[in-house]
Amino acid sequence: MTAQQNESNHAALRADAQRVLRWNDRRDFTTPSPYQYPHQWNWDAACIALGWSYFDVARARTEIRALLRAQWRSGMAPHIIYHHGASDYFPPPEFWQTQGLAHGGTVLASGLTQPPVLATIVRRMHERLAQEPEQENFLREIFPKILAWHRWLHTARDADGTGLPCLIHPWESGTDNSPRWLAVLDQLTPYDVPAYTRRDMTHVHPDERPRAEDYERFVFLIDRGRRVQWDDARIMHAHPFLVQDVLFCSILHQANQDLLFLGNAIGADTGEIQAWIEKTRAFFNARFWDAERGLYLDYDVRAGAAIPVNTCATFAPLYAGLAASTQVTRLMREHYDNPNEYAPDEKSGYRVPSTAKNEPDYAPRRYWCGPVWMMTNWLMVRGLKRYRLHSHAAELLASSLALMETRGLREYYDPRDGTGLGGKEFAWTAGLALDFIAMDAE
Ligand code: 9WN
Repeated sequence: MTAQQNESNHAALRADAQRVLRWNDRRDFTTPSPYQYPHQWNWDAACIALGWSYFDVARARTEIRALLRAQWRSGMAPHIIYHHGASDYFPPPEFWQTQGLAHGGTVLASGLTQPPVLATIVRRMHERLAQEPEQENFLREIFPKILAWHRWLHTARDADGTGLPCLIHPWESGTDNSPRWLAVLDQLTPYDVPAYTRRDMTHVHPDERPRAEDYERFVFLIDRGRRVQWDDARIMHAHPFLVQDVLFCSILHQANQDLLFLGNAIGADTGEIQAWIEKTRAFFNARFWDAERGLYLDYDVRAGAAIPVNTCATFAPLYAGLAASTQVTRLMREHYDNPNEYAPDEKSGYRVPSTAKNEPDYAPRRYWCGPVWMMTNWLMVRGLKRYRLHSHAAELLASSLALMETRGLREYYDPRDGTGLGGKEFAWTAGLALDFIAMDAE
């Protein structure tokens, strides 16, 4: 492709991404997609803010303020925020029973959190906006809130003194039905599950969504949380699902490095952040690295055992700078470049499938069981660059841009032929598209 063609494709994608963000704009927040997800989601909001920051900085800040307005007194930043009340989305706000909790918040929200990518996004914005008159005040306003969220993750969600936060629901990982969680969910026998009606298949084909048995367990786990009024200590003590996630912990570790940078930029006390960074460096590899298979595996805290499922989470430590060069060599040679797992072959042309192709639960159209997601590709491009794997980074950047340019701004894509799947006019895909374009010029 000529440089001119490349530029004109980017220009069209840029226009489309701006259109999609505007289409999802509800003034004080942005929906992930107009039909499927009509509220604000935590890690989507961060990516969406990054997108807005390329053409409307004030709107980007509005997005972040809306997200943090829902923060709980405990520090927890919820994963779904119902700024405008109920819709046809299940669960509706009242289902969570989060209103009126002493440690809760004042905005209708879920009782779960999501991967804390916000500090990283804010730093990425700050790199371009440091000279902007409002920027320092904005940083001063949000820094203590993000700090409180990270503190909550490292303390209230610490089960074993490692400071590696535990997740209490697959939704907290953002990779809801990833086979790494299905292995744990299969061990659960739901009981006393409240009556509910799924709404997530009205706009998207059932084959592209989680299975009924997984969804029942999602609801069961919500019910377990609300029965103890979302009390952190009681949840850590007895909740049936408690896992440490390679992807989540990597995102948090990178976010701590970025929060440290932002704290220094405003002269804040950053000793606590430094301590979290050191502690994660001390425990991460011992907890997650499987030396025999040469990959990172998530950990089932309740069972006290690694979860032996190979998903794209295994590459997240590159993004966070947590992998040693010998580990990176193995991850790349044995997995990323292995056509049986993540590399393209004659049947499957696109990287990075969310689950290794040779996993028994790999399903190329089903949500987090195989499809390519722009969020994980974005993390991966940044990880590859960090380890100076420049040709790999350039290839993944180009193939991600090509997918969005030719198949539209979809929720996820079939790794075999690139078909766009799930929700349409997808806002975090749009937000990230604008950053992919910027990365292409860096
Ligand atoms: C549950 C909004 C969210 C994303 C998640 C994705 C999906 C929700 C759902 O949609 O989760 O939180 O109803 O399936 O898995 O990553 O943040 O786009």
